[in-house]
Amino acid sequence: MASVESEREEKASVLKLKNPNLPGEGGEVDYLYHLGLDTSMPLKEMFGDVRFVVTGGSPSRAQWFAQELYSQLQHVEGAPARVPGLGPVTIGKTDRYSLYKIGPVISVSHGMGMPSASILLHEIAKLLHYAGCRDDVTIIRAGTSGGLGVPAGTVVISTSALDGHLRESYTLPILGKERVFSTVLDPELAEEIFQVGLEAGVPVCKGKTMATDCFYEGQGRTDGAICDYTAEEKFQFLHQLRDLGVRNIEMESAQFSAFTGRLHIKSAIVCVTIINRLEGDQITTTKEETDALINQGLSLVITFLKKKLSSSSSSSSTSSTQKRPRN
Ligand code: R2B
Ligand code: URA
Repeated sequence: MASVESEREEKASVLKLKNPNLPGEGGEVDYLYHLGLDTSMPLKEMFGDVRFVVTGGSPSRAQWFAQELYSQLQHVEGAPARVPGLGPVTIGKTDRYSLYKIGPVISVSHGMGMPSASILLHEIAKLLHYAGCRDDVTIIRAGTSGGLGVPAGTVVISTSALDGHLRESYTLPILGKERVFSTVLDPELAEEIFQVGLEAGVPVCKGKTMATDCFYEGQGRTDGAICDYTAEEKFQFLHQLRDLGVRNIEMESAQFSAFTGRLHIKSAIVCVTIINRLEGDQITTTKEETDALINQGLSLVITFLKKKLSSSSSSSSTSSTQKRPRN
């Protein structure tokens, strides 16, 4: 009787998807096409211990993050990554995304823009589910952004995302109908990462993030190939955003927050600003300078993960319920 009870509990705490049609549930193979993984592989052995997924735009950053986390976790007493994981080598296909596993952490790139992030998140959620990962897995987007009235190098922890129409929601046409989803992010997780940043002396702030489908006109730049508005109109727009509580602009947060919210996956968005958009449009920093800024944001996430992983690996046995609006 006791074992039946615990098995039920175990099943209840596996990350749940919202799809009654999944091939992998009916004994057929489900192909996670863009990751190059499928359910005929030993996904439970490969990924069953995953507790955190860190994702950002570029493959090289996913690799840097994996290598840095790998080397830093060697020095954390009691960190589960000391148990040999698969190490910082890519797993699966690399023509679309680059995925690494470091102990209980996946580092994976999501490409640029919401369509690319959407494909990655659908397949990562299915991977976590098929691998039997728990429903308290946390997904963090650690990326870059343009700041609004904050100096370059500031790490913005998003409280929610606005779309290109300045709506605090994400709209996706599904079967030809407009569907609107909440983009409010977990306030407790945002605060926890914010506090880690303060303690580490990193310039951090919390605020809203605007997600656009266009780096140039969508973000009010005047330096794209097309621009039919004035510099004055641009600044009016940027100041309007600032007044709405927006502190940075990037290209994935609305989809990311809505998707993770719909599946009740704990998530956070931690983006370093590489420019202050109130001062200009062009990113004039060298690659080395930009990398240094980006690494500041990624390092904050590593500090957060080290804290979580070293505090107690048994904390993963306490399932937490995400407190945010359900769609
Ligand atoms: C930040 O940087 C990229 C555009 O340069 C985009 O993916 C984003 O969100
Ligand atoms: N990424 C963006 O999307 N916008 C910026 O201004 C900088 C990085």
